[in-house]
Amino acid sequence: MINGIAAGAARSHSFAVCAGLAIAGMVALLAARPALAAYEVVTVTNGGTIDGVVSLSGTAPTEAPIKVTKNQDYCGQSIPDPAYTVDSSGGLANVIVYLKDIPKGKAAPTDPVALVNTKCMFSPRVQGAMVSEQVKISSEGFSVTKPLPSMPMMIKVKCDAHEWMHAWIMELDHPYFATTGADGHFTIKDVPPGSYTLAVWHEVAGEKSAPVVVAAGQTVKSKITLAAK
Ligand SMILES: [Cu+2]
Repeated sequence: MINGIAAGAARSHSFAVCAGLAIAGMVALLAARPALAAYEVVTVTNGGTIDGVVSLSGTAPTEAPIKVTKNQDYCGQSIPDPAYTVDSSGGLANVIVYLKDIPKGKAAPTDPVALVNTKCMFSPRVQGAMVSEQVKISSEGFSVTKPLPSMPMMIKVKCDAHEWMHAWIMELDHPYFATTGADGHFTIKDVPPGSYTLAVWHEVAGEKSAPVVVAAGQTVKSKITLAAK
């Protein structure tokens, strides 16, 4: 068992990060979700756009700053807890937004997914990726690039030197995903017209989904609210 999840679904990789201080373990957090059928890449003409905002309702709990217990010369004495990053309008950052069960559409991104260690925190905190995409983990002065596992899963990235260092990569079998910015905003483009389920994931506030209908050449607006936990 890893974090209470059946080990049968786990994949584990090791990466040297943290300014040469340590090894980061990469561990599957959730059970792999087998695809119903392989995603098919097609030319998307006159696709639609999903443009929306994820907001937090209620008051985010005040999290104590993370107390730095080692390498304070490099990491600092404490680090603000980034779990709830909410702007003045309630926009919630670091939410993965993605379509569920989309059978065909645009091609996968070709650039590696980037994960940067800065002052003993990973950036970005959360992001989506497509199965088997490369991930480039960078730290001071060096980087390592590795392929992600070949099946859809949620990956929790850890640093063995600094127990507070986490990041999440949601691996999907298609490229229709986005991460909300500082204002909670996201955009998913080039969606073939049709009816879909739009889902969101946040590390503390959890998951939610809603139906969305995408029309050819149109932008559909979406507002999703997660309750603070
Ligand atoms: Cu670290």
